[in-house]
Amino acid sequence: MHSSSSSFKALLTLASLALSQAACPFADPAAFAKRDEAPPADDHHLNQYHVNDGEGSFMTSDVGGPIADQDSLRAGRRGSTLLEDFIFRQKLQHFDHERVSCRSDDLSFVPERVVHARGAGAHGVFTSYADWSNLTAANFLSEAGKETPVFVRFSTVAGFRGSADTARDVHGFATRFYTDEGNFDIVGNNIPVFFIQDAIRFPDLIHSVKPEPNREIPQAATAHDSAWDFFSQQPSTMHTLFWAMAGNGIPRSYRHMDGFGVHTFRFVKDDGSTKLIKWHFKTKQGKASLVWEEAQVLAGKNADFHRQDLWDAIESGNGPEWELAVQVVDEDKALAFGFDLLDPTKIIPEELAPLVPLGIMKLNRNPTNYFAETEQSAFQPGHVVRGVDFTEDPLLQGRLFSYLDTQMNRHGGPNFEQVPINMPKRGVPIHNNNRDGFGQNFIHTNNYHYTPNTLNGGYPQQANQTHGRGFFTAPGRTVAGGNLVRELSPTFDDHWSQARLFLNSLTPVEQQFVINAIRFEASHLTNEQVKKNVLIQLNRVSNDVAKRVAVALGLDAPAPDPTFYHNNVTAGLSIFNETLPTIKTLRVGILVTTGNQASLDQAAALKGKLAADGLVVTVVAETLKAGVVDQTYSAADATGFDGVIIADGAEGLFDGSKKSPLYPAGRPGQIVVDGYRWGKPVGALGNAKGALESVNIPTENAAGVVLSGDVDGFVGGFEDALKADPNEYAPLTDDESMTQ
Ligand code: HDE
Repeated sequence: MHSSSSSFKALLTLASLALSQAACPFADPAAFAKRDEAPPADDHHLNQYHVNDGEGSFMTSDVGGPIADQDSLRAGRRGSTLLEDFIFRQKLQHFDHERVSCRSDDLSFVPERVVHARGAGAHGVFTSYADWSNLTAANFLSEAGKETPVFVRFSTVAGFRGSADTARDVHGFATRFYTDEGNFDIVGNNIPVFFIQDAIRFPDLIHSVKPEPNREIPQAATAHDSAWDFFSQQPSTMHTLFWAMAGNGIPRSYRHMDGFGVHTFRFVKDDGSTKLIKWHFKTKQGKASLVWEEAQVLAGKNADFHRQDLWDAIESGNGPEWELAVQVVDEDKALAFGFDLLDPTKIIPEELAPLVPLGIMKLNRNPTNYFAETEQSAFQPGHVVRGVDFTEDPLLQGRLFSYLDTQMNRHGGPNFEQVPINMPKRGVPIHNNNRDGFGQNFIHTNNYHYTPNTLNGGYPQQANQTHGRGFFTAPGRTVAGGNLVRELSPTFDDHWSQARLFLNSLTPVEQQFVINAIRFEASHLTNEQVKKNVLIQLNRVSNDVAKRVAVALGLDAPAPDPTFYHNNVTAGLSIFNETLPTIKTLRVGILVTTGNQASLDQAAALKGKLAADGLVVTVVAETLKAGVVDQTYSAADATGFDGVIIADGAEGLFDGSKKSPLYPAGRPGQIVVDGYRWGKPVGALGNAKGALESVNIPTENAAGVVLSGDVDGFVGGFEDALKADPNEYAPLTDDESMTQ
């Protein structure tokens, strides 16, 4: 981009005439020219452009003046964050506006999200199981069968908008309910805990995981020094980090993951009484993850893997479903379980508070226009309805500011709620005295836009708990008392026990995957001190983990640091120890050879039976053949399938003395080998058993390997193998399973 180019200038001039100067000041070519000029020699700012934050410097505000910016200002240690906290507001506001809202080069008005830039959305419907007025005044939960439209956006956190879907990351799970009483958003994640405990540390977390600023490397990855430097200096990250290193960081699809509200919220009844709650979305597809190597291959082969999976499932009529559930805890139990319910790095183990299923959500309609709907959707934890209230969780408190603020940046002004995807559903009235601003679409006819007024009859009138079904802050909420503080409560101090609880609750194969993931990440570290700091924190969770990571790093095994060691386990955390409740929409590849008609016939028969059970079947051969062969070996690979079958057409199981006639020899073998290594069931019909043996896949009593001489005898066994979690068959890599 050159600001001196005359055609470029002309373009900018035209554009700046067409667009609001105020909304896009950098579209002014004069401003550009000025920026490029060398500052005059007597400019007192000279030499202030390069800031190195070096030795001896203190943190300051943007206008100078030393500050501490790691703890927001609260009304008491367990109290709400205060609006007077200019340090918090300045830091978060700067962060919220990091992506520019008007780009000089393309004049785009909606920059990508500063986090969660990469995502996909879908419409659906939520149906309440019952009248839940015994728990909440929320209208969308007021009767059995009550339907509420929803829009959900799934995302990864760290990558840019064009990054690959399968990057290892926490995944966003943001749900909007278009209720009869206005929009309600649960802006959650697929991991029930978070890295930090105070929102003021969020810019630090994200700066550490995003590409390093000098060379903008690496994209959508935490395998670099700055991320692990932060993790190891901020041990509240440990619990979430272990989840992210497990299969939860690389889900098989958006459909195969749970969602969580993360923070503790409140349910409020009409009478004002409250309970503490945690939101859960339990996938009806079952949980499943990719294998790391597969995720990496996918990032190159199909960066849209998750987006496409969601789209295809909905188009096929098999839209995904989640059961919405809550854990309910009495107000006086906030500290009763040995941790603080205001601390977002903690789960409530299900043994302490069982899930109460409230209703079912089904996604059944794809967006019509990605930009208009998915990209412009503006979720906010502050979008609550009567019946739902906040808690003093300092992470939630800060989010209530950030999401509103960031929308101002993305949409150029305060009227983003008037974008169709953000409007409440048709028929929900909007009356207030908010006026004007960039992009105002409403034509207000009330000339007396203030309260109190008599000239408009006193309208719109104020609604509250007893009048007009207003939103109300639960009357029982109290201020924690004590001094205003910039510090976290000591009840937030244990960062390691629940990380260990998570690890203990996984299967040995999953534990091995966690070790492998940490080894992968830590092996990318270049700084010796950071490597050592990582081991110190891992060792507080598990000496076994620390030792095995130390081996990969070539460092000495640390002695146990046992303060937080325990052998407790809890239910519901493992991905691998459950079978999938449905295999509909899973994809099966049948490998055949065009030159062998019997092979094609066998594939057709098999395809018919598997497709009847809702599987998406692709027949692969050397050349495409309409209605018979769907994909070529040149295009196919194991990432495209949840299970791979070789069908060479012969009757009867092959005795191993003849070679499989599959052609070309290398490619099909590679697909089967990759599929097997990545924990997918593989199957062989007829002589194809020889093909499995030729690539050293075990054929005798091997988990995940299904053999049969005929189609009928094959289908049931193969479908059962698909139901078992795909990764259950993944051979252990690197070393043996956990011993401690
Ligand atoms: Fe977000 N987060 N976040 N986050 N977050 C955003 O808002 C923020 C956090 C989550 O699909 C931003 O509209 C702060 C936890 C989702 O459009 C921004 C903190 C959880 C999405 C923001 C957190 C989330 C976002 C960027 C620390 C799970 C995508 C664009 C307190 C409970 C929503 C936007 C979508 C997006 C701020 C931490 C979930 C900058 C300050 C914890 C799913 O406002």
